[in-house]
Amino acid sequence: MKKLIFLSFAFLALYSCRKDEADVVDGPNLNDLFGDFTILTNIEPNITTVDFDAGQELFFSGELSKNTDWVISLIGNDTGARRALTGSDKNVSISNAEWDGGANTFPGFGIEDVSVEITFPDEAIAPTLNYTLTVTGLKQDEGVLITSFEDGIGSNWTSFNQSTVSGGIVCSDDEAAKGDCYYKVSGDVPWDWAKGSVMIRPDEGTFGLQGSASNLYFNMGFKAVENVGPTNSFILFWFDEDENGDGFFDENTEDRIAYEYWSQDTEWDLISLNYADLQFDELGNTIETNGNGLMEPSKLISINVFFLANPENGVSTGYVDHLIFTTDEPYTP
Ligand SMILES: [Ca+2]
Ligand SMILES: [Ca+2]
Ligand SMILES: [Ca+2]
Repeated sequence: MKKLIFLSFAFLALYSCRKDEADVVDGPNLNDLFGDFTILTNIEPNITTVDFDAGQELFFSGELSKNTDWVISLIGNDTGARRALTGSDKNVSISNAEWDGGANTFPGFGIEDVSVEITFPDEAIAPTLNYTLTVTGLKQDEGVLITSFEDGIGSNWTSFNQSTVSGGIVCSDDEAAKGDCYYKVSGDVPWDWAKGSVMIRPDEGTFGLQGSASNLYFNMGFKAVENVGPTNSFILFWFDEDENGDGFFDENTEDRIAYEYWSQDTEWDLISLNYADLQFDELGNTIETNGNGLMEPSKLISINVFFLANPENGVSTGYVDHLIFTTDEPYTP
């Protein structure tokens, strides 16, 4: 068996040489499979202090002796935000290793130091490279931000909390999905699933969204902290449309589109909902509403975010952050 492997290898090596001569590449390079791994030019960031808000670019570059998997892991020291850049090309450059300041999911990065670790998972003997970056300006969101709870309670918002529940904006405890603040509901309500809610409205009129529902996404961060799981707690959304344009929502004659999102685990979830799809239930049937039944985001006048949880499970806690509408694709933190 050993002999056969040797012969196969010799044949492959010969074949590879002939291919090189013919300058044809149609399979794995033998040097990539069996060659020694070395770092020819160190993989480094082009800058270590970056202001994404000002349009600065940050990327890694360097050269390896062969094509092999590499992973550049970025972790926010305060937020715990994470982003991984991966590739397998021996040339690491702006074309395959640029970081735009974004995270894989919530939480997003903040103004903070970011720890970088570069590893080569397929190489038995390889160094780990470490750097620290300083972010002085954040990547700008694309979309219509409804609120990230950074500016306090809006003038037209209303909130509800059960008598044993505390609900409101909390800041500066490094728990936010994005920014410094988020909305927290927590308490024990043994008599009811309902815990607390916040009805978010613009200071005046509608939110000013586009007319088309089909390419519009509603996005929000939700973190279930206590009483967690798909049979234990959920967010109930109400999307209310002012169809007759009188500045008020009438639940008897206008569309209130409801949607339930059940909690999964204790991490931040990025909820992304296509606005047009909100008119359908899980089975694809059109839900019943009291208005014209048309999905009209330009008429959206309020969004209610309601935290509910199983009353038999004791204290329930949920966090909500960063309500933002995006066009054509879901939000990326
Ligand atoms: Ca926030
Ligand atoms: Ca109305
Ligand atoms: Ca409607």
